[in-house]
Amino acid sequence: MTVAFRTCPLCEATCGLALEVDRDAHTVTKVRGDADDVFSHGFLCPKGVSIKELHDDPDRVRTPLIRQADGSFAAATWDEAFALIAEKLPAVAESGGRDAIAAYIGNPAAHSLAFLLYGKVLLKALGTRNIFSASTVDQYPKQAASALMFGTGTTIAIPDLDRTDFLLCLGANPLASNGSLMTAPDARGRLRAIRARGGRIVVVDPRRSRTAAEADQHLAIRPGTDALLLMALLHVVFAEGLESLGALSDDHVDGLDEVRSLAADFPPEAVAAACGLDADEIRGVARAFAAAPSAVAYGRIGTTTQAFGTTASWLIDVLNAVTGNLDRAGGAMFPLPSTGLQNSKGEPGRGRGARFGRWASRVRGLGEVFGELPVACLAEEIDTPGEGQVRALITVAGNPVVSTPNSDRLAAALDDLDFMVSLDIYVNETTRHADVILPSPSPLEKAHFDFVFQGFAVRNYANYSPPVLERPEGLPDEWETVLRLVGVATGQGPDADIGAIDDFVLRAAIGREVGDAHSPWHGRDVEECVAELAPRTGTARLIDMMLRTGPYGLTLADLEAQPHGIDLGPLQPRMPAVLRTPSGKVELAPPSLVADVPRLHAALAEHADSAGGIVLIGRRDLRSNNSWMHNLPLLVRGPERCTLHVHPDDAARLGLTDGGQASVASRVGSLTAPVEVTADIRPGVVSLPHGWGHDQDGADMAVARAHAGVNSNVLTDEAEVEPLTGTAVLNGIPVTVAPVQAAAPAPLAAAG
Ligand SMILES: Nc1nc2c(c(=O)[nH]1)N[C@H]1C(S)=C(S)[C@@H](COP(=O)(O)OP(=O)(O)OC[C@H]3O[C@@H](n4cnc5c(=O)[nH]c(N)nc54)[C@H](O)[C@@H]3O)O[C@H]1N2
Ligand SMILES: Nc1nc2c(c(=O)[nH]1)N[C@H]1C(S)=C(S)[C@@H](COP(=O)(O)OP(=O)(O)OC[C@H]3O[C@@H](n4cnc5c(=O)[nH]c(N)nc54)[C@H](O)[C@@H]3O)O[C@H]1N2
Ligand code: SF4
Ligand SMILES: [Mo]
Repeated sequence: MTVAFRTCPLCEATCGLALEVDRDAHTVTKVRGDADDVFSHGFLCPKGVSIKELHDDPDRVRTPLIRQADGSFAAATWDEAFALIAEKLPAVAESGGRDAIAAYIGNPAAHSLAFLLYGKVLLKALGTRNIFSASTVDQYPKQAASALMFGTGTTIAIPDLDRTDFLLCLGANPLASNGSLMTAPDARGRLRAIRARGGRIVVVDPRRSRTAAEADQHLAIRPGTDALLLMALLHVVFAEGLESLGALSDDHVDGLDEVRSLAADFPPEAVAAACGLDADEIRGVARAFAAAPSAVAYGRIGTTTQAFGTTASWLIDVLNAVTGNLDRAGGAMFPLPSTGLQNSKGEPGRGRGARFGRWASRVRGLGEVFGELPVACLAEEIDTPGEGQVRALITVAGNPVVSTPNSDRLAAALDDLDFMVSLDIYVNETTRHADVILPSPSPLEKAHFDFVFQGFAVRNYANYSPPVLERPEGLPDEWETVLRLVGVATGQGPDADIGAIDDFVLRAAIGREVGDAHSPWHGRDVEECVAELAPRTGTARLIDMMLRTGPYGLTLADLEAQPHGIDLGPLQPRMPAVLRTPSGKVELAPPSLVADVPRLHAALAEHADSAGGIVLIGRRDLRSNNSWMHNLPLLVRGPERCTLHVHPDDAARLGLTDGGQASVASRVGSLTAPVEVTADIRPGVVSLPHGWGHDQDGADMAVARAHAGVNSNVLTDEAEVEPLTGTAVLNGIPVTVAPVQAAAPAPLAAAG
């Protein structure tokens, strides 16, 4: 029995795990938090513990599966699976053009070295514009606002949680989600520490979430009105002369007068009714935020997957900037991870900035964002005939049937495809539609390095985990499967030389470094660099290169020698070098966002006359992870969690009872869910978690099926997108709610 240390890949918190390994049984016998991890210090949550059940799960796919004529799946060899892919996939492109093949990239891809390092290579090889991902049901509004303000989509200002004196948390519930775009293992402990050192936490959420319950103040806002609230907070800051750029000099900021004049139209009194908040309370928060020695505003899912997602994300950073809290300790800061970010490459302080809408979706004409089209368009691109119609789909670690709006339409569309390949570890609601499923190794059988989330962390650190267990005989590594697909997509057939493709990718990456005047490898000989990285191959070699050319000059060997990670210290001010805007300044008033402010005025006017129907929002629970961890007994035990939260006043008005059933209907669909009456939600708002609905025939997840729940995205509307990024509106869906009469109870026959 040995102990191995490995970063947990299951959420953004990146906790260090200490695993007791039984190599003979090819499993781990015990999962603990790694007390010596430089960042997580032993913290872990129930999902981390369940990594053992995930590895051992008998339903996890371990060999390729090929769909049979009767619709069932049969195990196949890798060669058989790739032979079929090489026969079918190129044929779709030949008859329908490259755009006839679509790809959907799901959330776990952001934790996978293979997909992070080689996913783009595959997408480029496919040459399709029909690229979709979970990002347009998630964080693209935040990334778009950040790109417009700071120059790149990964230049995200992260709360300096461990030093702040005031956290204004909007539409995020880190006590359940463990933090997002804020990598912070033990978010709860770090939040408690804010209050313990005399700081203050204000939570803005239509629900009294677990985070709200532990805060000093909770503003139970009406869904979708955060941008109005933020405008009002800015209004107070400007009107009361509380503004200060702090360490940012005037030279580094553009658009201050413009945001001041925009905010002038939104005094607290004007927005209070629409937000469902008290004007004095809004004033109080603005004053306290501006007066705090340091403060940070932070927003997540509740602020991004709503009608004003990009607007709210933008205004959050404007508030940080104009109160002197951008780029200062305790405020919103820019991490500098060991492998660098776009904002640590090339000329410091200036860049090309961001451009969106370079092409548009075929059917609805929604614009491209960061090279992708909004996933709310995926179903229509498949089910609408015409030139350029999508006829084949590759899903990579994604479950769009459960995760994206109007699930029923997408599920039907998938059945219509000529060919579908899924890289996935389960036969679930999405992959059951595939012709071929290609599995990945278990998380314990692959290396891990969270270079995305190290770039969004509240502290600079680096941590690399080699595989804990060897891969079973014959099972390729995830990156090998991706490169084999690249071989098919580039016309090299099912048996292309993966090593040669890998070398090609590496040389291209080195070529960019030697050509970058600001890279430590500038001007070097490519072959000499290649030799320096030998004998590594694949993902390990690419990471080694990224570390060596990164801001700390580390090597992979340095990281391998430190299984608990390397602490690179608290976040440091990075302004103005971090900027990549064409002006070399922070753009406080990006023209496309300013041009959209009239829509905010219109929403304000509309709220004033709205009759106040019921709207649906989502929520997360600590023991869930989007749609895919409900097959693990440890995570589904206990009371049912897929319930409809309803306020007691609404329950009384609508005739709903706690424990009874409600039918919920929207423009696109309807479902029946168990009711949980709770005063923790605002009247007029109901909440249902996403990621459930595991009762689909053809899926193969026995535990999940026994705890099926309902799929909330049957109700969300693919027509409702945030206009700036096309991100789906998943919060604030108009619904009708009515009681479902239980079957008449059996008569109490002679009960004694
Ligand atoms: N209504 C509503 N909808 C939402 C949200 C919401 O708040 N409300 N949240 C949205 C957000 S933030 C997100 S990120 C999306 C998530 O959307 P998706 O990424 O589409 O869905 P997941 O549930 O994360 O599914 C992940 C898939 O990856 C597979 N998988 C897991 N590990 C691996 C692996 O190592 N390799 C491979 N190949 N596959 C693997 C799983 O089996 C599963 O099929 O959902 C979005 N949908
Ligand atoms: N346990 C668990 N952890 C997870 C995940 C999971 O599924 N389960 N998913 C992971 C992923 S992919 C992501 S992206 C992150 C998300 O991380 P978070 O954003 O922290 O996730 P949520 O818990 O959904 O918190 C969103 C909150 O927004 C509130 N809300 C809804 N509408 C509005 C609104 O209009 N305005 C405001 N102000 N609030 C609103 C909801 O009530 C909810 O409490 O979590 C990650 N971590
Ligand atoms: S908080 Fe996230 S990273 Fe940490 S143990 Fe839980 S799932 Fe894993
Ligand atoms: Mo997400």
